[in-house]
Amino acid sequence: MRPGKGSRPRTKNRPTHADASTGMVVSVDRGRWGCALDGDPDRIIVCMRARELGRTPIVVGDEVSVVGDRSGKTDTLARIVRVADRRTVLRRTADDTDPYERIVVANADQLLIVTALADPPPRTGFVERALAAAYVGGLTPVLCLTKSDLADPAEFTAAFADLDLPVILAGVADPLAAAQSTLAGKVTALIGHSGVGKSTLVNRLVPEADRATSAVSAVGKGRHTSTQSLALPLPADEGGWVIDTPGIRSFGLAHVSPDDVVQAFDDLRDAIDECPRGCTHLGPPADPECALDRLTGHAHRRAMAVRGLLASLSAAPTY
Ligand SMILES: Nc1nc2c(ncn2[C@@H]2O[C@H](COP(=O)(O)OP(=O)(O)OP(=O)(O)O)[C@@H](O)[C@H]2O)c(=O)[nH]1
Ligand SMILES: [Mg+2]
Ligand SMILES: [Zn+2]
Repeated sequence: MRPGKGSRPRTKNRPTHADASTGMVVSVDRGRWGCALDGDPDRIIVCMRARELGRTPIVVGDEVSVVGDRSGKTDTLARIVRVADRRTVLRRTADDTDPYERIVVANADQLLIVTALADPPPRTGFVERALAAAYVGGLTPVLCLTKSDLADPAEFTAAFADLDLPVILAGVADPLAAAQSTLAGKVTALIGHSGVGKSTLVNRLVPEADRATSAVSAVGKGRHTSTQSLALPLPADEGGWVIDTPGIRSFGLAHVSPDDVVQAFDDLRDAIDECPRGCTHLGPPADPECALDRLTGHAHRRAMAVRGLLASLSAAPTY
């Protein structure tokens, strides 16, 4: 052992932390994580990352083991000593500010793809990329349409009919019941372009949340109104969490292969075993032998819808 600064002997045996508590990460902010002990929204404490974890990423939704002062009193700081394996992941793309694809939400059950029917106009390509991110990350996607007072949803939703995608209307003119029952008891990540009404919806679902909406802060500097990902507890009678992800504009799909996307569909997974090696499942002319073309009936319609997703992934992304 080298002597010197901090010559405290280092033990090779990591502490076992037998007395650790389990928590869910609900917020991330510059080296501090908010954790709900036992997933209880009334027991949120502030934590740091234990030295032994190095730079292990810890994201909203992560299930963590926490030691130290867990009283939750002002100025106390507990320590996250372990991050559990993730059941699902949502990734965002590399961008100008960050060269890596990163996991931004862990363990969410659902991805609520929030799309305005007008102002801004809905974009099929965005929804398709969101769907692919959800399917490969293990989240169940739900298409959530806002601003139904401005335009009719029929035409836009028709594009996704064959994917058997759940669709709910959740604009300010729609009753909240559909959104509430979809989210009850689940952890749901919200995603959508700026201005589609995510914060407006969150504020209806969680009145105490008080998320800034652009109407409120329009006097500001014209930047996006919310920037930090945050898990907010839904009312206690139903339970569950909604995760607002304002910073995410696009999804990390660079690592996703055509096989990954198709294999997310139980009824199509086996079919592509029959495809020639390297098949991209786009069909003729690129893949004249693709086995998806030999399916019939419902499976065929779904396969063609999934092919639509693949085609949008292979095109240049539009955000
Ligand atoms: N007509 C109409 N306007 C809506 C509806 N939902 C939200 N808005 C308005 O749309 C604007 C943007 O809403 P926000 O909730 O701030 O949008 P956001 O998705 O949170 O935007 P960012 O935080 O920038 O990502 C606000 O002026 C809302 O009042 C709706 O259903 N109908
Ligand atoms: Mg917002
Ligand atoms: Zn194929």
